[in-house]
Amino acid sequence: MSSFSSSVSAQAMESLILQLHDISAVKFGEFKLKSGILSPIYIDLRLIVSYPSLLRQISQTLTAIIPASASAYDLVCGVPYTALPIATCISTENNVPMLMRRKEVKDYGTAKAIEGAFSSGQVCLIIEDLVTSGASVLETAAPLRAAGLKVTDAVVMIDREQGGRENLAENGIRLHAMVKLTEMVRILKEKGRVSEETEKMVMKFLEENRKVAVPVPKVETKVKARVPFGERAKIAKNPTGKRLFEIMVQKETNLCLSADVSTAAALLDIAEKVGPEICMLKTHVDILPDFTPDFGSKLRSIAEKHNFLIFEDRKFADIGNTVTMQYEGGIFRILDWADIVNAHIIPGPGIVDGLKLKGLPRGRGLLLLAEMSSAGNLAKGDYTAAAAKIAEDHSDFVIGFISVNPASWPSPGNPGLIHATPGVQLVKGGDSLGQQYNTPHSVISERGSDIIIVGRGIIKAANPLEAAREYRLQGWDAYLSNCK
Ligand code: S5P
Repeated sequence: MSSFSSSVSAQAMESLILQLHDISAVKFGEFKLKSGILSPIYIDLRLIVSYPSLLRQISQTLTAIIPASASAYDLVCGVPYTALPIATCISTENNVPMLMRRKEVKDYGTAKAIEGAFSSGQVCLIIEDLVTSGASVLETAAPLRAAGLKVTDAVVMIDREQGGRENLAENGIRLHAMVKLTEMVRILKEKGRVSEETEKMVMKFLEENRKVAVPVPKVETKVKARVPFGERAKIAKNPTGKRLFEIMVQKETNLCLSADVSTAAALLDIAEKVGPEICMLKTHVDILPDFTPDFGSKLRSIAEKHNFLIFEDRKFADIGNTVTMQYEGGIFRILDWADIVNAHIIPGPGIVDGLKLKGLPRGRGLLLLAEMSSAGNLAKGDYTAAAAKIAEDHSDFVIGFISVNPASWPSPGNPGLIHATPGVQLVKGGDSLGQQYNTPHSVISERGSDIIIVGRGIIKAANPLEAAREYRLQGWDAYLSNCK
């Protein structure tokens, strides 16, 4: 079956593909990708701006493949930067207004993320050149949706077939591709542009890379109705738990930044930048080579300025007596500066008693690891239920859980307790060491968690502040969608 729309003739499509090859927008050889892996194919569609006739043909073809079901759009928006000229052509040729999403928004308090005139409720079609995981389409959809626009469809030149279609569908966006990459390579081989050997090599590469994304099981559970965070602040017994709910409401954020950067200086820097976007900042203080005793007071003054809580992800796991010393003493003196710490319950409730002895008089809070995000972890079933019971018994000190799918727990539990979930990125997948990622939408509105904990999705982004804003908008949107 042909992968391109019947509304475009096979001949026209072949001609377009050959032209892209002619201008070296599609190249074969050995290319080092950003990720470090060697690819036998390289696609650079930025070049099309130098070929106006080709740009026009591409825009006309993209317009032709938009199905009738998606044709009632009020606006178009190209994903910056490569798709901007394509979106402009589609806009002028079809007399449909265009929007531009700013990639660099410096001050979110005053600057606009979207340029152009629109009104809430209008439908905006996204235009993109190349889709791999779908992340860049989602990054453009987030601010559009946050501004009240409806985003249901995206039209793209090339689909690399690496999970983009599924990831977008998961986020309510249908993908319409002009051509799939495998189809394109097959045509170039048919037309004698590449050898059979190259075709095989490229197909093998694409197949192997498709396996990079770790499939995450579909979650059927849905959150029915949510008690708003403001109400839950009144129910929470622990002062830090209460404050966390209040901050979330005041700042309209359920984002926790996992600041796993390589130095204390970098941590303080990102805390200062991203502070306005988050309700909580999570540290692993034992990874900082330049830690000094004044680290805690410096971080606390940033936290006070931007109104967020500090969560040291210490994952205590020893007997009660030992953890009292680990919490209070040593080089790090965690008790002095961290509002929140967490603990495994493997030693039994004595670990909570130990930490509470030191933490409660200082008004601190504790999160229990009831579930984990990593593949093959053992925190499930009875173990998770035991964590829920210990939390209930110590709800003066325990503020909630590190959890992954609280909607699947047998009982909804005490609404005064909070759920925070790691393993969050804009697209599903995983890393090479067992981490598993779900989307903000899936974590909050399907799995019933309250807070998204995001590390590499933000700190490894080209623009961490912009990435944090995207996560904040998506996380908060997902929370609001359950409140209705
Ligand atoms: O189950 C867990 C519990 C935690 S606290 N899985 C996790 O990934 N974490 C932490 O969340 C982990 O230690 C890391 O600091 C963060 C996830 O980082 P990311 O870069 O994968 O988003």
